[in-house]
Amino acid sequence: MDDAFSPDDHRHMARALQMARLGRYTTDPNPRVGCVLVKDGSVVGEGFHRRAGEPHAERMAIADAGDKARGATAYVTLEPCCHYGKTPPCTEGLLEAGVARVVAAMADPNPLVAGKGLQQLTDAGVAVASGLLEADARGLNPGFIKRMSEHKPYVRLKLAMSLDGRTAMASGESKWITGEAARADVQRLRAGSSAIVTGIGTVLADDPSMNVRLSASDLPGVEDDDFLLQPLRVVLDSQARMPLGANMLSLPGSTLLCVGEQAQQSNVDALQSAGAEVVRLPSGANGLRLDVLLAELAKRQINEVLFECGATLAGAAIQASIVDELIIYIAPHLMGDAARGLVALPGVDRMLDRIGLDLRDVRQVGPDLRLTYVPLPR
Ligand code: AOF
Ligand code: ZN
Repeated sequence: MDDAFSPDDHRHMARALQMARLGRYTTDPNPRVGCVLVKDGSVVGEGFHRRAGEPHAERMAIADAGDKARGATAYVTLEPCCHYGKTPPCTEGLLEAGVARVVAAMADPNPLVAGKGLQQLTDAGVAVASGLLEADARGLNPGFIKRMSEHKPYVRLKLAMSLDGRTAMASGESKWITGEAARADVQRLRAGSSAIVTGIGTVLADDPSMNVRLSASDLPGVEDDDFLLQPLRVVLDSQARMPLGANMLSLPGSTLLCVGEQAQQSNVDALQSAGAEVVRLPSGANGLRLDVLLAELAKRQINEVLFECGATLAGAAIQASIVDELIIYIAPHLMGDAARGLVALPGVDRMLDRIGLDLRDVRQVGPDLRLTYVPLPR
């Protein structure tokens, strides 16, 4: 597909992808999109989508280019929209500005657009092409794409362990496994997530805040602290045992408590009064149904979910095949075989039952390693 595009096309789309990345922490629930306008070989305008409700990337680039947009080529990382959402259609903006050619990296998976944007431009006499650097464009918005096409968010599971695969001493002592740089890396992971999920075991043991503790200046593209979104905090708590004084209930942002159908209504009422939103989920063999949780989160327009949890929930998520990406930090120390292991995988007794993983990325973060894996289909 890329053969149809020139080296200059590639270069300009790469720049549009760079622009799109500036929206990494702020566009939720919208996708991250960048746009570059090029005329006679020079860039005449650039833009990216910053926040839902604000202008789309194309309109930002057109405003940047002014009159020079006439006759230009627009490189956009996502097919221009053709619908009225919170903002008017980009197709109309491009036509009004007199753009002559539009190159998109990928079609918009939003059923309101889904090819109709490019068709509208073609029908209006604009030269249109799609599929340039598509894999990179998809990598920018895994959650938005999965939610639009499967009605589920994209799930990352983050784990931290010693080199010998341990997460806490037998006593439960676990502060800290990884170093400061890895913990800052996790803060950025959180900032790019729409929701963070943990289990009641972790809440009872650690009383975590599960929030983003970075400021705008720590994150590229975030101009102001007001633009920083706190991810939704989600706690799986089948029996509604969450303490009313839990740290996270008093922090900015929202907490969603997922309880079982049998949970005591009096506990639920008290937790709602303490500020939590509560939903009841059905239970399966391994506790609350995680597939139903994902559908529930997609309904709330959650694109990317980060599981930061203990061995039990981590194992259940893997065994329910809901994990799209596994991120493992490895710290350079040995904790011994009396210490606690990384994931509980009941029923995995034979080599045949092992969970296979495909290694996608290796990186050193301070003294630690960060490995990214995708679970192999089973
Ligand atoms: C584009 N360029 O920069 C973005 C697009 O509610 P609205 O008006 O903001 O529309 C949101 C939808 O528009 C979103 O679901 C996606 O389909 C598309 N996003 N489209 O042409 C952009 N962010
Ligand atoms: Zn648009």
